[in-house]
Amino acid sequence: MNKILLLLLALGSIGAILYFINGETPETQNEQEQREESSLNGEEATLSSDVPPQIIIRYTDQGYEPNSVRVATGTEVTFVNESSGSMWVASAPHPTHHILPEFDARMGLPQGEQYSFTFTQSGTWQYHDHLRPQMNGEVIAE
Ligand SMILES: [Cu+2]
Repeated sequence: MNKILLLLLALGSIGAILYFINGETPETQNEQEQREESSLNGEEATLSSDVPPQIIIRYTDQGYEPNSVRVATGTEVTFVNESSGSMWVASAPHPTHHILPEFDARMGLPQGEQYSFTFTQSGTWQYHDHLRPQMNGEVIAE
């Protein structure tokens, strides 16, 4: 009687193992395929996008970070104010900003605000915070 029970238990265990293997394997393959598909779609989206290049410069109480960036002409550069005060991005020289006068936020922007400018002309464009002119940086467009 005990032998029959043991045999049934053993058969049951084998059945459970087979069920586990058969049930688990195709699911894992499907998940992998789905992941590959979605990563391919992601690549296609990136390659086919016509979004212009964008650079972000953070402005903190220590200054502009990164302080100097090299970009392709046509790149939009966004300055994000993470400092404790207002940020007035303006092109050199202070206080006239006359070399590239359109590169000028023309007002102080509070913390959390941002200012964007698209560099269409090649050149080394120096800038500063008009409210704290010692804080400066440069964008090299080429
Ligand atoms: Cu200025």
